[in-house]
Amino acid sequence: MKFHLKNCLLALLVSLCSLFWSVLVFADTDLFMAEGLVKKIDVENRKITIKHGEIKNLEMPGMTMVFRLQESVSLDKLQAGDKVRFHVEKMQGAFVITDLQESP
Ligand SMILES: [Cu+2]
Repeated sequence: MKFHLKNCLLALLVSLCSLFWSVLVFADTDLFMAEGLVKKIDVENRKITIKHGEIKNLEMPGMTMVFRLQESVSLDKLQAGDKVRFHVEKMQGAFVITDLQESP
C-alpha cells in the first residue's frame, strides 16, 4: 500500500511537471519576428544571407549575416530581394531560422 501511494505521488508530480512545461511552451509562442531583406540563398546547404533589423530575443543589432534554416522552413518561393519576417533561435552555437514569412 505504501508503495502504491509512492507511485501515485510520482505520477502526480510528473503530470504537474508536464502541465507546467506546456504552459511555458505556450507562453513561448509569442515569438519575436525580425525584419529583413534576403540577400542570398544557398538552397543546397539551407543557408540564407539576410540584411536584418534588430533581433530582440538575441539582443542583436541590425547587420547582414548568414543564417541556417530549420528543416521545417520552406525555401521554395523565396528569392534574393524579398522582404521577410523571421524568428531566429541560437542552437548549438549557430543562428537558426525557425520561422520565416514573406513581408506584405
Ligand atoms: Cu545579425
